[in-house]
Amino acid sequence: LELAAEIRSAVEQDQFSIFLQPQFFVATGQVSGAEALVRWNHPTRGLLRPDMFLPVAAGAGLLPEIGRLVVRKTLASAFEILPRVDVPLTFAMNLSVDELADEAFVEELLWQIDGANLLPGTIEIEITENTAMTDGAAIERQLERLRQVGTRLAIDDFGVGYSNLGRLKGLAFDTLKLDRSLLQDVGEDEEAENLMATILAMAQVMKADVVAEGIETRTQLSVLEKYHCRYYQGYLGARPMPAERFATWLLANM
Ligand code: G
Ligand code: G
Ligand code: MN
Ligand code: NA
Repeated sequence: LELAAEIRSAVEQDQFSIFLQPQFFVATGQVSGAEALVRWNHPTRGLLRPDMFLPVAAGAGLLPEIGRLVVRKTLASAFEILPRVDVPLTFAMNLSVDELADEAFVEELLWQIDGANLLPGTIEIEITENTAMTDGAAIERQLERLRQVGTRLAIDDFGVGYSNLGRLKGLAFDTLKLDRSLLQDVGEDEEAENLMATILAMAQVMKADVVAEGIETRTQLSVLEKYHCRYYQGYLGARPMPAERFATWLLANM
């Protein structure tokens, strides 16, 4: 079977699920939220990560179909978990240009978020730096509508795309997610540390929160502490886990 056709039937057969990867406050180690990452429970090939199918899904125009499942499952997780904890948490999901450009998709997303009656700031939409640079008044308008229903906007993979700082300054975003590659050598290499410090200073000027991504070592974490980076995500804190496991993990780790 051709992969695109297989993806189409996998959507119908509900073979996609989400994993949640926790995010933490650097200063306290408390959990601040989680990012939803899509997985394909393939009947013969096992659990597939997004790079194995999202590019083909994109080419076949299937991203909004998969996105609908991700949105539904992420909101369902938030809805299940939030009443069981007494702290606010942010649930982040990744959206592509294709999804934001799809009027019906955005309408449904707005309707679902609005209907879920969550506290403002509970849902965060991550778009990549390159998506953010897509010159489209329509996409900006959709992002604005999402913000009006209390959704936060994050710029993902920051520092590895093609940013126009002037345009970025004009975008109403809440969070910059610093790409893992920028942080890999922090604590070992002075230049990497200085670059990170400079980006944090820039984020502060832009009044944006920062999530440091791909943090794997105590050394990296201590440098984040030193420069007052607010949040981190990475294997040091926790790996992505099946959404069904997140509530149990959370209750044991708060
Ligand atoms: O850990 P992982 O392999 O899940 O993530 C790989 C990449 O796939 C992430 O960088 C993320 O940007 C992307 N990704 C994960 N889930 C989704 C999703 O639901 N929609 C979109 N558009 N991208 C996703
Ligand atoms: O949306 P984004 O491109 O940021 O997706 C995050 C990706 O990074 C996912 O594929 C996730 O599994 C992966 N990831 C998360 N934490 C770590 C980490 O500490 N180390 C590495 N190597 N990958 C990570
Ligand atoms: Mn992301
Ligand atoms: Na990222």
